[in-house]
Amino acid sequence: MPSRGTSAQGLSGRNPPGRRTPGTSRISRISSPADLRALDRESLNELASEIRAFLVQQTSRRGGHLGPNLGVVELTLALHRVFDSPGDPIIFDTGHQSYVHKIVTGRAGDFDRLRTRNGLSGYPSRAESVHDWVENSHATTSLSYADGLAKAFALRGEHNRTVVAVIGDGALTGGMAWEALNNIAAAKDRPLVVVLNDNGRSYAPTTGGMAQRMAALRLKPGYERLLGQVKSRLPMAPVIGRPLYSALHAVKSAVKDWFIPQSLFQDLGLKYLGPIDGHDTAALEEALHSAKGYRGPVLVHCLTRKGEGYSPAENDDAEQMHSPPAFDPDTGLPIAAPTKTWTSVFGRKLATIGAERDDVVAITAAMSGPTGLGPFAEAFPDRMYDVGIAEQHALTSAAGLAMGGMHPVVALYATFLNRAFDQLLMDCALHKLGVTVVLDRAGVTGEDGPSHHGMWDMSLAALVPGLALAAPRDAATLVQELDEAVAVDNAPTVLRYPKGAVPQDIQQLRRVVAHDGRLVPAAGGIGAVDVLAEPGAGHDHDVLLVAVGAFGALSVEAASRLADQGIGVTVVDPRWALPVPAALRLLAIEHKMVVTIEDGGRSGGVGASVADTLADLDVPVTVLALPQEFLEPASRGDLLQDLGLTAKDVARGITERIAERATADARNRSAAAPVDTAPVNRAPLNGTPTKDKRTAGEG
Ligand SMILES: Cc1ncc(C[n+]2csc(CCOP(=O)(O)OP(=O)(O)O)c2C)c(N)n1
Repeated sequence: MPSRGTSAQGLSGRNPPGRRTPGTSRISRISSPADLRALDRESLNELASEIRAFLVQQTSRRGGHLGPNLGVVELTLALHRVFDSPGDPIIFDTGHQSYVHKIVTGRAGDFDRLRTRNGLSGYPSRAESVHDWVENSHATTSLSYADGLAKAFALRGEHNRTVVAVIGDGALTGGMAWEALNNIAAAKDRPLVVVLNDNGRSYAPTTGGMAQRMAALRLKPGYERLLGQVKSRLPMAPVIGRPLYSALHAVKSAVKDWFIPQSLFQDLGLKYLGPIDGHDTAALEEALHSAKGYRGPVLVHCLTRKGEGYSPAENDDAEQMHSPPAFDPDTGLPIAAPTKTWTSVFGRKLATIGAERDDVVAITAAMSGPTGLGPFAEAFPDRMYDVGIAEQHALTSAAGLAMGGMHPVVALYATFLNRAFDQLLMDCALHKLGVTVVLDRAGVTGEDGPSHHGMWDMSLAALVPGLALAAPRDAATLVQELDEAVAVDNAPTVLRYPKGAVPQDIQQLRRVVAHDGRLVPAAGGIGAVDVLAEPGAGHDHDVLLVAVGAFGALSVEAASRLADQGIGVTVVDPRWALPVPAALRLLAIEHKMVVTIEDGGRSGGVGASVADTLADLDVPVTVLALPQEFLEPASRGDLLQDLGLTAKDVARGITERIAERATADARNRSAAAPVDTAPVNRAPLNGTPTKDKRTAGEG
């Protein structure tokens, strides 16, 4: 049995990783949930205040998910007092609101290294604690994990365990949640408590019919008063059985139905408890005890306020400080000066396109602000759709919009496109529909760790027939390529760019396209590639360096370093990297080797596609890309450096590769010498030659 085993006693075998204790008095006395249970109500409330101050202080230093965690302080304390984690698994959906859970499970002392390399993860992490059952951050999975765990416990005869899933109203807009609820509700004897953490918001206010209904509940006159009455009628006994629950339920539902007509969850077949004031630990504990005692599937509806207790967060209408960068704790204002980002360039350009074309519509999966759709939404609210955390629906709804004569632009974080691959493939591409997908945070993203690095999209896009993918290198190309993308009305197009500040524009030396087997000047469009640097006078055409997207600047610098060593490099930005432009083939023929560099997973990405396209040429191709691994949280700069994706490393690697080739050629020319068939050691260049046959010829 794993250490998250059959009961909370399983904990004893493992030291919680609270290595240092913070200077705060009550927090420092909590090293496990058991310590919480010893506290009286007053001490618990004091602890809650202390935790809030601690959260503000800690997240102010490097940023983090402040608003959501401020909203679940009392809820998390109540959960850990009522349930027996880790024997009773508590699964936090998405996981961004697990900081309080980390504090009470012995990790407060690690917060000074929150979201740093080898530091405390910003999400639940199985390596950190037996209290963390899942590694998440992609939303709307908690109920399915919980369903599976409850099934496993039932099969194993571990009937004393209760599985708890804490899901926000935002995450509840995702389809998987309803797939899971459909299963959960049908299993009447499996103890599973769904805690709905309803703060009315994702980043922004949650959208959709269900959200409207829950929002209406909050606005009913007398609602707060009713809450108090319902609360006082809840049984005082810590655990109630099914008969008592039913009797009470009949009384309460008569009152509540006036407020929650035809309760959504009851209609589905789940027992419903609530609504509960999610900042009242006593009320929460009563409700959670009742839910625990029910021994079947039950939903506890808790009303919380995002950003509770910290006025800059409470007053931040846009996002209630959902996930601010480093800020001044006294004011809540960001420390860094605003910069021009990829996101803002995209946002402004899309609004311009919206003004020129009334068929262009925008779709977000609950991330309008973070993906830059704000200006478009403001200018064209009727053409802006926030579909909820529902990437799959976003893509197929976009397909419908395209069928109906519109051109949708779906703006997502790159990592979340994974959710909607089949919809992109079958619903958009198979139908030859003009849908543009814009992927922010592509490539190495940084501190949010393995689930947030946007390194899968190009491998996925390369699988989709007819799809074209562009990776802009700077603001100017982002603007041009977005124009080109929305001009395509018979296939999906994808634009992808990284997180953060957009670099200086790099003006191309020339733009060319393949025409009748020759390179000819081009103005733009899919298939046109930009030459960014060329071998200087007297230098050979040694290397064609294919720089995908934001690696343009790095590649130009690498070329200049190589020029200093007498190596002639042509740097080319393929612009529309997928499908591989025919112009690249013509350029490759003119060079002795091709090196590709991309900020994406190496398997099946752009480099792999280039190698495949050039497979019949006698030119070796080396692919520089991210290893197909779950990359740890660390700053983008640090990770790229570790992976050898810097100008210096790329230049050094190419030099070594050229030297290897020269040595190999000399050997091959020497008829007298025996042929050395040992593989060439390519370790210094973080890329693997993809054409074994051809590269073997070098050795
Ligand atoms: C599949 C997926 N899409 C988008 C996101 C980005 N995201 C992170 S948190 C969040 C809002 C979550 O809202 P909710 O579940 O209500 O939790 P709250 O932050 O309000 O507590 C979103 C959209 C994500 N994590 N996963």
